[in-house]
Amino acid sequence: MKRKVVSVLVCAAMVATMAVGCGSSSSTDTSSDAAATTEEDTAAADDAAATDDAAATDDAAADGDVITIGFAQVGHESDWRTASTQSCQDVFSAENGYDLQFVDCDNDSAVQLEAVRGFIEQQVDYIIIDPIVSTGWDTVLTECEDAGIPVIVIDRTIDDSDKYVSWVGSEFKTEGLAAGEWLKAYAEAKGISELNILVIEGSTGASATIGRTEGFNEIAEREGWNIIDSQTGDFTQEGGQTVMESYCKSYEGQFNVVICQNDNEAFGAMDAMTAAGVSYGVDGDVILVSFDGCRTALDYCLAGDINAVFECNPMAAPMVEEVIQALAAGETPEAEIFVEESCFASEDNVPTIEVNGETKEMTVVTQELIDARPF
Ligand code: GYE
Repeated sequence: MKRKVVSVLVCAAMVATMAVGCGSSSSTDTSSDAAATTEEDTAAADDAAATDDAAATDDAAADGDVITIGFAQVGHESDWRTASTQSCQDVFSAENGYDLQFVDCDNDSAVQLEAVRGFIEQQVDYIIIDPIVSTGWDTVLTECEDAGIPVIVIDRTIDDSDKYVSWVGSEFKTEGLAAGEWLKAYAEAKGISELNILVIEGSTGASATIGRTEGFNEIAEREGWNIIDSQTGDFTQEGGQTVMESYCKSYEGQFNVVICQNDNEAFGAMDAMTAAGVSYGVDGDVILVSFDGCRTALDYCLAGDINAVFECNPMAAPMVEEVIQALAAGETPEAEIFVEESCFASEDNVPTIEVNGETKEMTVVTQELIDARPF
């Protein structure tokens, strides 16, 4: 039964991955569009992929060294997520000698715990978890430990257990601090003395949301900014649009900054502001900021619709593979591995910012930069 749940979810995730690509998606792509794919398509995709995978796995199996990995992915809520899934599927491919058991947990923590227990039952060699929420992990991680299966945490953090080998991801609080420091410098450069801010948060309980909120709020408090409201858009375009529609009604004419905790929420917020007749971006009345920096968001930044984007790099799988290779070689991998991140802006009026005592460059987005981007 558990296996069945796993394979149905795998199908849904594969279709979602095929339908929504970070690089190719437009602001109108949503995860629900991807989910609307017909059952026939899903079954066909599953069969085709299963055949390919089986053939490739057989090849690797002939070499006798296939490594089985269970990956409990958050879901398919954003362009960032699609890129993260793609990164893992590329690295842990059958061609590279892996049998990847991929579960799209559709942003449901109960499904994610079940997925991990399913991997234990299957006796996979390694488990990768991108934790939907940061708490509630100790029991299941103890079960992994008892089964002798090393766990690697990717992207979001686990805060109530240390029963995993390594974590590979981003510094979310630093991203929030960077957004705050940039906003301060940008407002000064533009001669804007009063900031009235609306925040569209990510999914509640996710460490990405917690860290970005903490970092940005630290600067807001230090500077005495007015945060009018802060509500979750669940890291989706639809969520961003719904929250922004209600903000436009409740706070008409009262705000001049919108901080979206991911790109897709910013796309939804843009649609809502356009519909409400609110102008945003470089030539608008509202300063718009997002996090992630997938290609579509940088297109909007280049066009001047989004003023600044604070990158979160989804290409962590190669580093996870290094952890697995170290473990396989009997070595102790690093406990924490940080992916590299940049900060992007439409205009060149804030060349650098100071974050955590370090100077960070604000890179002005160009078409060449977007063309060279891997996600
Ligand atoms: O910012 C958002 C995604 O956990 C860092 O989750 C990740 C976040 C990312 O849905 O787009």
